[in-house]
Amino acid sequence: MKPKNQTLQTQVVIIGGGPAGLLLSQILMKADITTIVLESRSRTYVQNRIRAGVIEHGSMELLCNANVGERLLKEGSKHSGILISYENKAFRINLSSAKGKSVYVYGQTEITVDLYQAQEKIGATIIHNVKNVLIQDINTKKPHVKFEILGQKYHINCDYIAGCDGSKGISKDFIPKEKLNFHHTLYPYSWLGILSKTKPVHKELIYASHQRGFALASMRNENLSRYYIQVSNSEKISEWPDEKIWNELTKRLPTRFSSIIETGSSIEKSLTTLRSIVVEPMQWGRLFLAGDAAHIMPPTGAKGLNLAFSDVYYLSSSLINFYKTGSSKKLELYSEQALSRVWQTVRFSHWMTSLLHAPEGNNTIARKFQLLELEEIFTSLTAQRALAEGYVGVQY
Ligand code: FAS
Ligand code: PHB
Repeated sequence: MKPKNQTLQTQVVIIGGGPAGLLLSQILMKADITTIVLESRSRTYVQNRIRAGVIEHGSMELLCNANVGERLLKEGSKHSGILISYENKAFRINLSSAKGKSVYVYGQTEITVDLYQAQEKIGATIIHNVKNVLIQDINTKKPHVKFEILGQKYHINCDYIAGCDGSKGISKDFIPKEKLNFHHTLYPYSWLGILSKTKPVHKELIYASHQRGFALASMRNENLSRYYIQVSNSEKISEWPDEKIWNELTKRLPTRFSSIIETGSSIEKSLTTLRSIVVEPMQWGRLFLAGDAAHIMPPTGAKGLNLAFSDVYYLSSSLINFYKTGSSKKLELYSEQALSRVWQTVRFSHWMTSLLHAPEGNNTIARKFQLLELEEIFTSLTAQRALAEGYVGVQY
């Protein structure tokens, strides 16, 4: 949709129409705060991206409060446990032992579809295929955002800007380089993911640690399975035909699962290098970062999307408080508040990744330490509870 006028006015400009940007727009609009969402891709492209699959209880509540949770509750499946396996043993982590109680398995693609439908219903302004987004006067009371569509220039006057443009976005570039702390670590492995119209191998997720490499058995519904295997960073998708993936997967899962796994053609394949990035601060002047724009981490702990939603919870509450009271006190604390949960979550993702992924270069001592730690968790309910607490997500 191309805007009618070249100069627009709104209270909050949201850069990025992914889950973070759309949920922020939905919550703000429900509080009678006007937004404009700028998205560089088409709606079809955004809605078809296959990514996360596990939704924390807190994220479910946030979506429900924003009138976006109905289909999740109806079609998503509530999980109160996950399996951890190593070599040929498997044990269950009872998620109900944690405060957050459970998680929901429901694809991020479905959430994005639900968010777009809810935004359409509420009359949101979402402008797709934007180019050359520019944030100006970020440290004044009247910042503005410029962008182009097919060479036509537009200008939005606003009060605040939310940078929800993901890990490859531009928002963080408007924080002065000398003020920005860009924390980054690259893991020595990637995830090769496939989606297949096959029956999931188990009713709960299986996180398999194996000397050949990590494997994850997940699902989207009872006829759609999602699997991942750890591969080196030099792999190419073209080198992984379906048969090779299934062979590797069956070697890494315990026999009681690999002996019954239903294989079939993949309908999607992806390769994701594992890295952790945290940008500090998450705000500068009238700009606030939320979601992957501020942080990414290995998907081992199923956190990326859920952490984006907790940022949105803190940012939307602070913006609503400002428009209700005129005080920007809460807004000034956003970065500190959000970063506290970000660091806890990035650390948990790092711990789960290091525990479950085969160490690089056949490091037998590191593998021995992993097996000892897995044995400790297997035999200790306290250790299992700690893993459950991290997995269901720290309270907002
Ligand atoms: P997103 O990246 O989803 O959305 C940002 C949006 O901003 C995009 O639509 C982009 O087109 C747009 N944009 C970028 N630059 C722009 C610009 N200059 N102007 C306007 N718009 C711009 N998380 C999990 O919890 N579990 C998983 O299994 C998992 N798997 C993943 C697999 C992959 C390949 C990737 C990349 C991520 C995965 N994640 C996973 C993390 C993922 O789900 C993110 O956490 C989630 O998409 C975060 O949402 P957003 O912050 O909205 O960022
Ligand atoms: C997924 O189903 O895509 C998924 C589930 C759990 C994870 C990562 C990805 O930790």
